[in-house]
Amino acid sequence: MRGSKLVNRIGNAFAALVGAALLAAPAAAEDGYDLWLRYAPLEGEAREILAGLSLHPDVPDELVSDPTIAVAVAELERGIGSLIGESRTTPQTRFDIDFDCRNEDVGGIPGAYRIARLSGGDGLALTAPDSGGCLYGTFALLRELSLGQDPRVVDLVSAPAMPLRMLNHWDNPDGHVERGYAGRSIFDWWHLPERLDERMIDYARANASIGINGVVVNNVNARAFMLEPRYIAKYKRLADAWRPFGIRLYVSARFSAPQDIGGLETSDPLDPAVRAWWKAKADEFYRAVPDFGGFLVKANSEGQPGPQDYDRTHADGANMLAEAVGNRGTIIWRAFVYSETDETDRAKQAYAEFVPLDGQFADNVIIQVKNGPLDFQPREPFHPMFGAMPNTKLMLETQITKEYLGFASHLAFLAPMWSEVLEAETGRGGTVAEVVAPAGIAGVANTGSDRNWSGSDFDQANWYALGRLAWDPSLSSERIAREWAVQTFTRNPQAVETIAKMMLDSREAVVRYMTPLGLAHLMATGHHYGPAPWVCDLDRPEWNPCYYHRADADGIGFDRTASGSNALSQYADSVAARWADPQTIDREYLLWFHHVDWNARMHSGQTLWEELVREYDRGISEVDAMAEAWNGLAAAVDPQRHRAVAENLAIQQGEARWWRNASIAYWRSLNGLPMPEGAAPPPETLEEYKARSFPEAPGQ
Ligand code: BDP
Repeated sequence: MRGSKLVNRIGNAFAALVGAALLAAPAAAEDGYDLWLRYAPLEGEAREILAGLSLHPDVPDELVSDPTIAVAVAELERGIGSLIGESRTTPQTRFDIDFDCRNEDVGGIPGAYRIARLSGGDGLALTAPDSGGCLYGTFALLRELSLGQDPRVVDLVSAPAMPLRMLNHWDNPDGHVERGYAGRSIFDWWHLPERLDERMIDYARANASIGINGVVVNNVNARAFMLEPRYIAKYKRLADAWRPFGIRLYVSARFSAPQDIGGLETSDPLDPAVRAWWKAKADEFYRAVPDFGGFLVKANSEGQPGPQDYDRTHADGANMLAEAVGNRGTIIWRAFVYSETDETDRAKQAYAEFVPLDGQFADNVIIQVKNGPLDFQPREPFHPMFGAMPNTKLMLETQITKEYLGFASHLAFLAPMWSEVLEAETGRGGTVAEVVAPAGIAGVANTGSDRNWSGSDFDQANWYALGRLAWDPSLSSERIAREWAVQTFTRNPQAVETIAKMMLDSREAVVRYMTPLGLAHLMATGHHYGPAPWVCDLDRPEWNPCYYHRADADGIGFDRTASGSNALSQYADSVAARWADPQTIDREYLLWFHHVDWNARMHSGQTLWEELVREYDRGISEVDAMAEAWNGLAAAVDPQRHRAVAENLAIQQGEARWWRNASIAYWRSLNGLPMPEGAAPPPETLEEYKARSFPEAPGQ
């Protein structure tokens, strides 16, 4: 039994709620801390039904002392109590929830569960092969109830599609979060291990509720001292707190640690003393944290040390660490590598370095590959490594925090972007989702100390979506948006409709006003906030937006076909054939793969220039439409969050225009073309756009 067989019942649930919900008054002011686990009181018929049942978790004796089951039971009680709300008005029928958590009938996949009507009695049987499955099943049941489902007819069977469903935190020990837009780090290293912030428990609950089972607690640009014993004590405290929630802790390791903190003269992975050092280090970790997940490593990338410093390969480096952890854990080795001395297209480098190593990695090594060949852009084609290493476990790395999509203030729901990649046919052994199924998915977290965790209410949806898609990549964005909106904001069906539409349109709007038609990496230097397509003179060529857009008087776009960098040749023939011809390529990848004349005719009959300007304008209208739609929801959403979202949308409206105008001003300085008919010229000069500076932009 692979993949979830959850049936989409949201439609029915909505239908049952119509009527009652329409009259519902908005909830009192809320600050977003409860995420999608608000369990807002039901109303109408759904409430009557739930209130009429007296639910009893029925836990067999041998599971009573199981900490994970205790968490599940506590959550069930909390959730149901909150969903019913104040007073019970209806006479109650006893309704058992029978915990059967050592049952292989559901299939042996850890975390799987089945919820079905109890045979021969009033109640539900929650069946799972392990306690984790019972915990995930509990959260699934609560989700169904939150959506208004009648508990008596809940009937679900589900299993995670992949074993590792992770968050990667880019949190530094001093509390700063690299590319973080939600305040400071949630990890209080300073006070650990003595003090454990209650937030660490709420964080674990939120993760468990969406199936996340692994957390890398520190930045991939790692500090070696985070491997020292005093940190191991801190990890132990966290790991002990998270274990009942099914979460294993992982740590980013700096490859040069043997020298940095170990007093060795080298970190050469083939040096016996280095190998012994890592082995002893791993043993130290496992003594404190027996289920320690393993190490995540960024090596020979953006100045980080790695095996190539000693003329060794990525496989030499990864395998040395894999041997140190042995069958106790996993080494996750990142494929995000590129070098300033490599003259070829940056988009080709990871494939060139890793694909020849296929088959050379130890069994407990996973190569973590970003969704696209560049770097978390609003849109990229899928990474050509997916499918190209059949003898190596690959996992997908995504970025939940929106470094290149407007930070926390722009609304961009990322499920459609991730599904686009997961569903992409690699042409070599299935879709990306199928390629990564034996390993997993990681998302670079967007959490921070902000009360609402994610820097904006809508960014919580991206955390939620990452977990849901890692559990089941076949879930539609629409379904994820709807279930999130109901749990997070309101059950008012029209409001849910509006919110889901805003979410589903949002990412494409960002693509249109920032990087339309396959453009990429036009963001300002360093912080990546706002447009700066004019930057051409940074030391490293591939740090310049000019390197990516290649615009001049005649045209724009990066020729990655055979007449250019031929990055296209890294894809399977069937895929390359689709993208090789500028006439037939999917329009959204046009300028990613082709350099096109400004005056070239597009299918629309317009020139490229006209179509580009039209895309910018469309992006702006879409943001305006989102803002307007949200204004109409003032009665359906609590005032505090309504205002917070409205303020963000106003920022987004302004910044979408900034992106459009600054970009157009720059393109016109190159092509000298008049504005297409009906399109307004940028209100400021190019010099004025260039002069804007934001040294205080967060996240750097
Ligand atoms: C880039 C970020 C940088 C990260 C790097 C990475 O700008 O902060 O360190 O990716 O993934 O997107 O290693």
